[in-house]
Amino acid sequence: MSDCLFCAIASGDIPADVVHADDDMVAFRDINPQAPVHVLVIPRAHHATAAELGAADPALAGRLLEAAGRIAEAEGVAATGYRVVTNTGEGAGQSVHHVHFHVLGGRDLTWPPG
Ligand code: DGP
Repeated sequence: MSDCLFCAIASGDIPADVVHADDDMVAFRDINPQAPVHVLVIPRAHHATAAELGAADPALAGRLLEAAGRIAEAEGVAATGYRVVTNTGEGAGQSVHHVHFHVLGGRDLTWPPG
């Protein structure tokens, strides 16, 4: 989508601190980190929400979640614990309407989230 921020990051038109990229996805550090490790994992293909991604391409959704786990390992938070979050809709805090999985770790994470 031409006016989508995360499409522009996926294409390289907007720079980001990329920690992983392949044919399907890009993972990059959040510009406003909420934890010592805060990486966003996005598909290159534009899907607005996790539900839309899961309906359109469940295999890709699975690869993104598998990558989230590998990133947590690489970032050193897999052993201590981490959270994979996707906000859906403005009431849940979704501000960018290109599905993204937040990978958060490196501090104690409270539950339930706010
Ligand atoms: P959400 O609120 O769940 O839609 O998460 C969007 C996240 O995207 C938010 O944590 C901040 C991050 N973000 C927004 N703009 C940029 C950007 O230009 N670069 C990077 N790296 N992250 C961004």
